[in-house]
Amino acid sequence: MVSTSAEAVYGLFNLFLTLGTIVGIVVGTYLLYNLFRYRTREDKPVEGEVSLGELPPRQGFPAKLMISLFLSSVVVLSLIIGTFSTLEYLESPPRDAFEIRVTAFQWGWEFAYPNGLVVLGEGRIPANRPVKFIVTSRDVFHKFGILELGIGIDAIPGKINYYWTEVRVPNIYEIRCFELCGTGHGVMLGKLVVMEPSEFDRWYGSQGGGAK
Ligand SMILES: [Cu+2]
Repeated sequence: MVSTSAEAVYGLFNLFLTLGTIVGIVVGTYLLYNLFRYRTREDKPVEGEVSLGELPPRQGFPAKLMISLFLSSVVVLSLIIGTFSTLEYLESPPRDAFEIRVTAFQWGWEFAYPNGLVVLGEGRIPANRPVKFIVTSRDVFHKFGILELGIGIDAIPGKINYYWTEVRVPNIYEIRCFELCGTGHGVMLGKLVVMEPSEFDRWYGSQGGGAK
């Protein structure tokens, strides 16, 4: 995977996919088994009184119910724990992370650096270093999204959201808005340029920003 955030996000996706597939197979198989087992048979009439819309009288300990309740709880709890631990991880940047402020607006992206440099449309970050995104919006709801890196951060006016990642592969990644935000939504594109650390330092050092 090209980034730590992509690993976390797609790992969670795979957990949902795997458990969902297993549940689907188990439920489907059990349904077919019951359809076959309890089919109408001339030679074996149904025992006792059975009337439509009424449960048969209870017989003993409801073992099947308890097993299905237990298995469902295991599945649901795994998804809840997986989801919240992934969110907690993605929203807790390491202390030494490089900080970049992202402000969304109708319709574009603004990047502000610790040295005061402000750039429109194209953000640059170093590879192989943790980077903390500090995201907000100037007008309406947007979402800072980069599919390949597993990044999707709500950009909400009056609120700041944090997220972090470490990108392993230097490249130019496409930024899209993931929240319908007006007529320019479809063309609200940007670039995130992930550079070799030494190259980034040279570039960053050469940019005359304001005060630190
Ligand atoms: Cu938008």
